[in-house]
Amino acid sequence: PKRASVALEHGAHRLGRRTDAMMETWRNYGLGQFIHWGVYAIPGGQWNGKAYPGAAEWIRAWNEMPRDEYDQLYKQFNPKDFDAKKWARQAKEMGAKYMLITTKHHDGFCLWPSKYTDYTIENSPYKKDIVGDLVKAYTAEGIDVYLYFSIIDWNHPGYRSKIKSDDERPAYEEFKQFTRNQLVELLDMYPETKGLWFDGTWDKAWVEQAEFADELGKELRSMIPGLIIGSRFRADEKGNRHFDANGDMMGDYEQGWERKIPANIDVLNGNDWDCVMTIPENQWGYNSNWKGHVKSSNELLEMLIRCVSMDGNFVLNFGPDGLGNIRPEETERAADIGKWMKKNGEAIHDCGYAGLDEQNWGYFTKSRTSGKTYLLVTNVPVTGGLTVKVPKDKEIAKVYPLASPNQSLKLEKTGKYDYFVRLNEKNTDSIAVFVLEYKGDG
Ligand code: FHN
Repeated sequence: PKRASVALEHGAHRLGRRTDAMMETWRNYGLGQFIHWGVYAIPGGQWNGKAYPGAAEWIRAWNEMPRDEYDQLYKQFNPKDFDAKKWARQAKEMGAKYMLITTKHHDGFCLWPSKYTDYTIENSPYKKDIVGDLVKAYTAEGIDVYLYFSIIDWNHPGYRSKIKSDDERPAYEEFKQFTRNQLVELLDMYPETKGLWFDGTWDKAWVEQAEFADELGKELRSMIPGLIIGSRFRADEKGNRHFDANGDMMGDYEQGWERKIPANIDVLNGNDWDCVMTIPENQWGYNSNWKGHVKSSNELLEMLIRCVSMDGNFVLNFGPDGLGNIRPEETERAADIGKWMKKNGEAIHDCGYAGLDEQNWGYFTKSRTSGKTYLLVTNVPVTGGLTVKVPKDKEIAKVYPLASPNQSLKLEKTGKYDYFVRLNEKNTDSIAVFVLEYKGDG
């Protein structure tokens, strides 16, 4: 379809992908870790023996949760088991290349000692700077840190979702200034930050701040060269979010894939993107009682592979408890994923879309550095082989198990561009990875 051509001052400032080194690094992460942590980890989705039916980090919004009691919870926040290095080691073992930490969620509680509010970790019994410790520990493990920041702030008196009359403007202006100050403060305090992951930007009041948000984005980008900000940050002056009135993405990558994965690569229009995923259903913060469909390690691995096969990053969420422990169910998933990644990470890190037709047996990825094509087999067909359709200018030279380059699989040509790759029985373990080489490669 033809692009619309609406004149915009605060629409997209770039068409097409960013091609600089920092964005290239981002694109090549493949796997990331999200951490939702705050005072909501104390109730853990339960209050006075009743279970909150929504997402645990939203419990303050529940009628049965007295707000003043919630707002006092920080006086009990004392995660004595918190060990940033332990979390960072676990993320590294899992194969994560970047991490997102909720510096401040919608409740407004700051995990860093912000000088612009008293509602921070500094005034909890714990006192120590959690964001600072995480930035240090993850950076030391070679994992890039991104700061999650909620524009919604239920604790700030100037915050509102809608400006109902002009009388409310001064308060909202104060809130905007506060938001700017906190963001500048974060980048000043943690210059290792690689990007900002914005959330809670859907309110009408914020959507109306196209110019302010655009200027703020520029200011933040000037503080850290290469800083990465997704499409969830600002709206254009017509109130469009993520994509401006011309359909062009605002920001460095598409940030709308929350708990869902695109059906195919075409819907992405060539944009970079990330998928953020929970292990249980819609629970990001700690919920002591996970119910319903809790994903298996295999399901999560398949999601990771699917995202990478369509040029996206997969970010898996963890919700530590009020004492600072990562729950056993999450530790188990991290270990399983890490075990698989140790063997097969070559087909994930630095990889993306392989340019091949999708097949029902699984996914293709392709390394952006070595140019190798990988077959990641999630469903072994009963015929014991894989159908592969190559592009018109290609011919397969060989296919072999990632770990055993000398064990070439038997290839049958079934059509001009079609092959049947016969698997050896011993190669049918769960999500096996094979390398495909074309004639003329290497
Ligand atoms: O409301 C939040 C939610 O609690 C969680 O933080 C997710 C993570 O992407 N973002 C918002 C919902 O879109």
